[in-house]
Amino acid sequence: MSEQYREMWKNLGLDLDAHDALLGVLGPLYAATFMTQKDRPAGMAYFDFVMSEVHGLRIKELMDAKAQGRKVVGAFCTFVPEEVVLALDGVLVGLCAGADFDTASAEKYLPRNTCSLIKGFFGFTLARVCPYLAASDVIVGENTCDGKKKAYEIYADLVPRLHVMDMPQTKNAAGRAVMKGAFAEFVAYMEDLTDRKLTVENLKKGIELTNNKRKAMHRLAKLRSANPAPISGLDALLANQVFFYDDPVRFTGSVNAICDELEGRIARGEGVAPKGAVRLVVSGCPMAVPNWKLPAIVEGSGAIIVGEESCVGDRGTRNLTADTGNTLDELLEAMVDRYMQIDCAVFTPNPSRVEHVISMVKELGAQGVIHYGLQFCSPYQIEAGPVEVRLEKEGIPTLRIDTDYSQEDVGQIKTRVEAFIERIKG
Ligand code: BJ8
Repeated sequence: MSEQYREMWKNLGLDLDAHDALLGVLGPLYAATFMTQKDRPAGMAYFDFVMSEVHGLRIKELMDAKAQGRKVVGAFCTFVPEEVVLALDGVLVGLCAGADFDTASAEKYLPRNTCSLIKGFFGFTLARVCPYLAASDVIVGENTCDGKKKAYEIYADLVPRLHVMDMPQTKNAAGRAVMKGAFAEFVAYMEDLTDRKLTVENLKKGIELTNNKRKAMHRLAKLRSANPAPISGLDALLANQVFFYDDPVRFTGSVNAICDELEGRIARGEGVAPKGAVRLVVSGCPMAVPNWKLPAIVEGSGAIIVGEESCVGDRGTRNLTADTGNTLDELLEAMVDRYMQIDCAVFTPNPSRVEHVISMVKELGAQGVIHYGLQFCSPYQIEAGPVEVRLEKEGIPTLRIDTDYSQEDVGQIKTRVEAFIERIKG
């Protein structure tokens, strides 16, 4: 891919040597993590292709879209409403934050005890290795956790255009009002950027495209309740990751094609793991590309992940936006209804999250939960305590893993995961 796209990367202002170094790690990591799996659905070839072209063809598509006057919006959080971006003919992309890169530079701006996700996007920005970031006409931040909201104050000086959405901390009337205000401001910002007006018609279209993506993911999520599991947790996570930057219509079609294939597998009683394999749900911080560390350890230890209670997973895709409103205000209210149901740990209190984890365990026939916390992520690491207590009370074995993006603790995590699997097997 490299030679063909070099000129494009250069024009985007990437540091070509550093970018080569990144791709030099990413390609082999992907091959070792994904291509060594057995009995993958044939439809995963699409995602293999997407990943092989993740800095190539998709970026070319974004550049073509920009040449046609469309705007590219980069985001770090599932609260950013894709409905609005699509309604105004924009393209929403998730930005690289799933790996360490140039941590030394990031730590010139941020304390060492900042979560890997935040340090990751600072590192990618400072090292000029993320073509999604470089292609973005605006980057949208959100006042969610303290780490992100303070980091965006600094980040504003590192990128050409940053829009920060204010986000609620409580799920009450006041919280709803904050979210509605933030969405209204975002609409005004996007109208100005795109020189287009949001209308009932184009917003309904944006809602439809976004809901279709979500519906395909709901279908995939449900099929994972089959035993034996028809798809690995790694491959399902990959689909959830690609959700954030692929073309919405093509993505929807590709996930539905995989679901058709999985239905056939289920009917034939085929799976990617033996019927007796321990089934787990992973709950906690989001795992952005190329963060495959924990699922690779878990599935490499013989268990199978059947669901992700995560923003790159069920928390991010569940619930649809109702499209029945007749006015922009009604549709905006419907968006607030939908997004207020996201059980991010920045909400206080956040009791619905653990209820969702319990319902996932039951519906997916899981036997345990691994709580995944990124080090220095106060919202999820602190919430992990009460979540664990509640799950254990429900008779659901729970393992708390706090880690970062480094590979140093792989052996230690593997030992703990293997012991957890043994505990479940009894
Ligand atoms: S809606 S989970 S995507 S904020 S890991 S940066 S919380 S210190 S990512 Fe998130 Fe939106 Fe919530 Fe989802 Fe802060 Fe924690 Fe770091 Fe985090």
